[in-house]
Order: sequence, then C-alpha cells, then structure tokens
Amino acid sequence: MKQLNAFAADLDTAAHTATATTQLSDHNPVDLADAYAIQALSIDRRVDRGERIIGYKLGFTSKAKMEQMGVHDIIWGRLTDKMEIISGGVLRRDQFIHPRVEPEIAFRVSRRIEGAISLEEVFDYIDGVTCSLEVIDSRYENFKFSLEDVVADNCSSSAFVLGKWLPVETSVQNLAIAMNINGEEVQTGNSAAILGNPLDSLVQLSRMMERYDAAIEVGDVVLAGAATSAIALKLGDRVEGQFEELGTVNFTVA
Ligand code: OOG
Ligand code: MG
Repeated sequence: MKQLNAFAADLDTAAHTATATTQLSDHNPVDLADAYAIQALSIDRRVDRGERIIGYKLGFTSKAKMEQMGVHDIIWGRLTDKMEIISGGVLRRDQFIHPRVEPEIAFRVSRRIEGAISLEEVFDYIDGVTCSLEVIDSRYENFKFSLEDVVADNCSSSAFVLGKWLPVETSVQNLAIAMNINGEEVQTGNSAAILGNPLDSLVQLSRMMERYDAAIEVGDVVLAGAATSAIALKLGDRVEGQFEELGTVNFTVA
C-alpha cells in the first residue's frame, strides 16, 4: 500500500510540475488492479488540492488509438474541473510535458450509474451529447507506456474542451470528424471508429467501473475515446474540431 502511494505521488508530481518520469513497468511491475489503485490515489492528491472529479474518459476505444500507442485494452480515467478549458480558450503550454490532441465525443450523465448498463438503457442515463477535443499528456518519458503504466497515470488525462451540449436525440453514429491545426486538416475520421458506436463507451465504462466499485454521478461528463490517433501540439497552435451534426470546438496553445 505504501509503495502504491509512492507511485501515485510520483505521477502526481510529474503532472503537477510538467516533468516527465520513468515508466513504472521499467522497475516496478504492477498489475492492473494496482494500476487502478495508483490512479485513484493520485486523484486523491488532486482532490486534496481542491480539484473536483467531474467525469470520466475512456481510452483505446478505437483501432487508430490502439495502434498508435500499442495498447489494445479499453481503459478508463478520471476528469477533474481543473482539466476543463472553455471552448475558444487557451491551453498553457508550460503546464504540460508533451501534449497531444485528439477528437472525441462526450456525454452528460443524468442518472447515477452504479453497476453495468446495457446499450438499450444508455438513453435513460444521459441528457446531453457534444463534441470534444481531448489533450493527453503522458507523464512518462517519450510518451511510452504499458497498459498498467497508462492506467496508473490516469490514462494520460490532462485537459479537455467541450462543445455546446445538444439533446440526446442528436445522432452520434457515423459522423464525419475533422481536426484542423492552424487551418490545416491534420486528422479526419468517423465516430463509428469509436467501438462502432460511441454510445457503447458508456456501457463499457459502466462494466469496468462496476469491477472497481465506482459510480458515475449526475452531471458527470464522459469522453468516449478518440476517433483518430493523436497529434502533437506546439506553442501557438490553434486547434479546431469539426463534427458533423455536433458542431465545432476549439482552443489555442499559448
Ligand atoms: C492514453 C489515453 C487514450 C483515448 O482517447 O484513446 C485516450 C494515451 O493515448 O496516452 O485518451
Ligand atoms: Mg482520449
């Protein structure tokens, strides 16, 4: 337990000071349950500093992401209020190690999810859908990690921007997605890349969280996982996500 706490402290310090650290798996192999325990302990440290958990994100729900990072299991992490950037806002480059951006779809939870739900039930549990850009920033050197490493590191979660909330009737299936940086199209994809249907991300999340005795609260945001691989960010970049049906979302790196 003491050692898990020490790993959590290292990862939290790496995030807090924007300084890369070595992979856990290099010297201290931990299993997946330990990795989720380290994640929870590292988030406790953020909460102790005044941050609030406002949702969850999934990782590796698309082939593009699995192949880019070499991890082939779906994972989940926690989002805090400090990670949210208002659309049109600024991402401070000096607060991140080697940030990357990826296009996502987001849901807003309207009824507490404790235990697994089915795809047929999803609409009983959400009251909004929107588009999003997620900024990931692995705390590990060279953005390299094992499955357990990345879970312990809260799935590289570091920032996210949400579009305008839309009614749940808005289709999220089979939507064209484009991501532009400084006016140049750097990624194109389709929401079907996310588990065939992004709504399934909520089902997968509910199943995984059930195993860890965790619940999703009313008002929480869920990011379904990126539809394309991620792109490295640099100072001065203006990033825009364009989503069929869902609109646009953007931020600037300063
Ligand atoms: C891990 C996080 C994966 C996604 O959308 O698949 C993720 C990483 O790639 O660093 O956020
Ligand atoms: Mg993501």
